[in-house]
Amino acid sequence: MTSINAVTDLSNENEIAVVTLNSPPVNALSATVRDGLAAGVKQAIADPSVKAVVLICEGKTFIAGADIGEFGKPMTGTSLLDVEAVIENSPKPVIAAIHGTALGGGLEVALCAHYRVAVPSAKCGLPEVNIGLLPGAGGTQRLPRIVGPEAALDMVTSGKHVAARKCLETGLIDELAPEGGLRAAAIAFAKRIVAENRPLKKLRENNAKVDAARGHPEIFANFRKENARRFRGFLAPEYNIRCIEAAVNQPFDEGLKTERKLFMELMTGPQSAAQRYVFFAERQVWKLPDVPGDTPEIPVKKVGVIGAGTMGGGIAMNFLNAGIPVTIVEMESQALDRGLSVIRRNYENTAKKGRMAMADVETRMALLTGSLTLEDLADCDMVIEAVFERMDIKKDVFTRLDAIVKQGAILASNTSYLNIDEIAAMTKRPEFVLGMHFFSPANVMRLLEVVRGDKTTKPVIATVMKTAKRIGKIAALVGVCPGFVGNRMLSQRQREAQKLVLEGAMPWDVDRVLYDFGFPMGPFAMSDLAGLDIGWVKEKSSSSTIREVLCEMDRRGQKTGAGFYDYDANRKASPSPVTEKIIHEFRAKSGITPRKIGDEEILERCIYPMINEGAKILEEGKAIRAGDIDIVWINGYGWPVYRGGPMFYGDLIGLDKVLARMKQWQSGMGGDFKPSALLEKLVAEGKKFRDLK
Ligand code: T1G
Repeated sequence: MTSINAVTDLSNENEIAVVTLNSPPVNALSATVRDGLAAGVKQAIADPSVKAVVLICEGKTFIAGADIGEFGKPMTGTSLLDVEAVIENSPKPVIAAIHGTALGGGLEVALCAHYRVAVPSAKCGLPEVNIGLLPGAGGTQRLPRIVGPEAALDMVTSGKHVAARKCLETGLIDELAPEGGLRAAAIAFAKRIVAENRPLKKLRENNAKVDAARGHPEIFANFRKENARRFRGFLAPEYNIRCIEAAVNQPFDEGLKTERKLFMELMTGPQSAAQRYVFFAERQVWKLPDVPGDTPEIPVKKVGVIGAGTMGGGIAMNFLNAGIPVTIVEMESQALDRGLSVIRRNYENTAKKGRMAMADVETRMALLTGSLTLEDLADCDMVIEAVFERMDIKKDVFTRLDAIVKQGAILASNTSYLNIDEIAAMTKRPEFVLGMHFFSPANVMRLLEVVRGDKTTKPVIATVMKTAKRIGKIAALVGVCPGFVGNRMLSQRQREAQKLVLEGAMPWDVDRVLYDFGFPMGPFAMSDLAGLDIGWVKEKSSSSTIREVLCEMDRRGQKTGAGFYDYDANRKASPSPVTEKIIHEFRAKSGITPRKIGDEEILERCIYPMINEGAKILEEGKAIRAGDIDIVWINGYGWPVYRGGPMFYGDLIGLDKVLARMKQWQSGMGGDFKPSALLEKLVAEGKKFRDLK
């Protein structure tokens, strides 16, 4: 065994050279890895006793891509294209031995090898699109030459990780190796290649599939059309499509040039910078400064959910999906039966769409027990309350839970804004109480706000964060304050959106600006979807807001066919002359003279107060990092990932600009715009949110 460099070893196993990379955590293609790989393969090629070369990695995975942390910094070491040239032009067969995930540049390196062997649990993918990029080392030119343009389009625009068995079917993998026996199998495979004098398969020369697609532009036109909605606002998917088109319409080396040009445009653009920031923020969010990774956890083998309504049912499904038994409690059998049947129907619909086997439906339903008594939750390890959002009801439930549920169990509330400490104080075990704020639909939305109470212990927090991972959520630890992080910032946007309508804009103007910014829908369309009568009490209604007037006219949103918008039979929204008239009358009645409000002001008035509120949340310690706030907004409130989140966006446009606007509005419109002290401090010091440690 020869050490090529700190992360690369070379050994000669009976004429088969094995280049082994070992660069934890994921053998990313850092400069050192690239140098080692190039030098190792060159040395093997130069060794006359070597007949073939196997590339393999130590640790949990084969190369999982370029080192994202190096992006945006000056490039050092051997370039990836040079590494690939050494491998592809090797006069001796090079075999890539894949385990874990061969992703991005890792798969591109493997595609330059002449053969690929993998264990069945391995996966291959080109997920660059998820960080706003495209495979920039030949992947968009070599992949379609092996799997065909259609499959390549799907892989590079979805970023999905394809299982090894599927890769074998498409020819991406030449042979499967036994689990745990990859090295030996790859060496044996190499020996067979040599013995059978098999050709050096260079994908750059494999043109049949791209040639067959030439003259069929409909492949790309249809793909663009079918995915227009999914790709809205993103640049990278379109750029990936253009690269596959180049693979079909241009000679290999010309296609490579096109790929490089488009890659550099994305790499130097704002979208990828934002999505790379989010990549790391999604990993940082799990790191809790005062809850170390080895904090003891409470085993969670059985979960109780109180309330079988929309939220309770969705929450229960998360645990059933993770194989954790759930007892769900309702007050009345009718409500319980309805809740249980909704869960079953959701699963059956998923099965009908082929996304789940019917057997799995039964497996999950078998883990679910309905109950009409809290006493059935006595032996649960975790109980999540999802009852009506009223403090008195929550307090009553927690008082009773405290008397019933075994000591050491975690008691959580799904409240979306009520004070967790007040709820916890109803028990003799506030240290086991916290908030677990799910987002509707709770079985679909990835975000979980974990609300830490004053007395919540570290083992409870560590357990809930780990449980969040088990049920496929991304969890952000936040502090107790009205609306926590997400809703607290949302209320800033909603308030300004309503004020803008009073001042002169129309609801559909505000929605259009936020939709064009990248949100799935604007605040008024969202209100119509949720129902304008949430929290509205008819008897107490007094036409004091435009929303009240709409409700009084039975325009309660999509469900009544009218709200801020009018809706046709297919629930398609259109600006409403009725609402327009109501708004004009309401302004006149309130003595407001409307003014022309431009799109830029609408956007700033909706976004900047959110950023300011995010700064207040940080200065109060209600969120650990600015990145956590961005993760909340991207995974819970539809903030477009290619804009990085409200705090990242604040840094991008300049905190000085945000502060200047807040001060301008404060002097013109008062206290709603009081700048955060932290914002003032950062601007004074010329710093950004990302500079905060
Ligand atoms: N670069 C740098 N660091 C990386 C990394 C990468 N590519 N992938 C993972 N890490 C770090 C991560 O930040 C974390 O660090 C640790 O590894 C474990 O990751 C030219 C342009 C491989 C499926 O997009 O999808 O190649 O937090 O927590 O859940 O065409 O990581 O511990 O300090 O995610 O087991 C393309 C990205 C790059 C794959 C493992 N590749 N990685 O998941 O662990 S662009 C990707 C993943 C490219 C070329 C282009 C996942 C994983 P820390 P983790 P995991």
